[in-house]
Amino acid sequence: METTLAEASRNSLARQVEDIVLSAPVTDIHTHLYDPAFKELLLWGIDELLVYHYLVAEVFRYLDMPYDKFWSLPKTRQADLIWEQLFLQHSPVSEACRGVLTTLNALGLDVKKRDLPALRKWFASQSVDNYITRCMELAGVRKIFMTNSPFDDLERPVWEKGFRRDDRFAAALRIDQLLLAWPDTAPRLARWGYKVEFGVPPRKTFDEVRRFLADWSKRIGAHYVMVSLPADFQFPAKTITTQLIEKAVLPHCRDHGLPFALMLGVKRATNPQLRLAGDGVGSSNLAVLQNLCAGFPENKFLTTVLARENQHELCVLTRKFRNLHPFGCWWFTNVPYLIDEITRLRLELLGLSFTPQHSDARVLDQIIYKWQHSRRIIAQALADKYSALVQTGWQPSRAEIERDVKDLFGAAFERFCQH
Ligand code: RAT
Ligand code: ZN
Repeated sequence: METTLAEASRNSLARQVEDIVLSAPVTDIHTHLYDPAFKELLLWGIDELLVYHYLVAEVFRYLDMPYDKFWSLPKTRQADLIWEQLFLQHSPVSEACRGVLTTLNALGLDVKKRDLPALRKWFASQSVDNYITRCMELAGVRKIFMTNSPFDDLERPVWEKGFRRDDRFAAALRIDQLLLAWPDTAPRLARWGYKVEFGVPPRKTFDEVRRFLADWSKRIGAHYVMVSLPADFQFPAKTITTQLIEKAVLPHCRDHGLPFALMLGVKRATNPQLRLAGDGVGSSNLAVLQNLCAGFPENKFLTTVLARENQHELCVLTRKFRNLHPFGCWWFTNVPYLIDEITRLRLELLGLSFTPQHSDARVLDQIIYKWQHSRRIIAQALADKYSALVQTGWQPSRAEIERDVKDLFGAAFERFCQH
């Protein structure tokens, strides 16, 4: 009898937590989506969902076609092939495939018909403005952070011309090109009126890079500055990348109170023939992060790591440095098996002082599945933790659970950015 009562109260606690987590509005702190003013840069719809680079990598597990042939096809033909191979010829069990179905199902579409032309017809009848609202509602997303690169030739002119901002979309300044492609970037900066020199750059060059960063942070209203760094990145080191970080990016971030977001552990172009789908993962030397956090206590670092092997060390480092805030289960770790593991690890080592997830959506509709899937896992992990507290005699109130979930879903991130 006693066990049954205990079980019943555990179930009701789990239901309460699930209820709160599934309905709490979330800030999606890293995506590749755009304010609708960027027009066709904001991707959405069934064909975009199907040609998502996560699925492109998967289709080549089955396709016998040369890479170039695939790339020469129009988008709808590529989507047809992916649908055929990953949904019809094999069951769509991978996370990226399942995600397409979760999304369609949430939109009220019948997936069991397996009718791609009918799906296309439905999407063709949607208008982008209403569709953004619909996707955000279904995902429970209140704000979408974009990834904004002044080095992107399609994006830059839109910012330069100016437009009326949609306040559901916030900006983040992405600077991979600046830090990782200096020989190409320096002449571009020079053309844009910044007096930079190549070779061994004098101090003036770094000041000019700071001026560039200040101009663009202001122009786009950046909430943070961001880079994705390769697995073999070292800091300190005598490279132009580390000099730019130390002498331009970090001072800029300090001056403007902006966090510097580091995404660590990518191996770009592991298979270049796969293009965007061709990047891989490597384990990072997190001494880099320790050196940055300890060496620059006035800077704030948002960090996500791509390798599973780095997740535990990231948690331990976070316990040591208040200027470090981990976020998200990034890319290859954004699968239920690892979201579960990483979220539990973080809860146990960090309490509630982190941001468990971001969507990394490249196609608007993806926010629906990425958040629906993650919410369930986060709810379960939290329910287990509260239930362990109840065993001690502690009773978390509904208001306390709501407060905690709010922190995980954006409030802790916002506080970190503001301090
Ligand atoms: O997750 C992705 O879609 C990757 O292609 C990358 O864009 C990664 O998220 C990044 O921001 O570098
Ligand atoms: Zn990304």
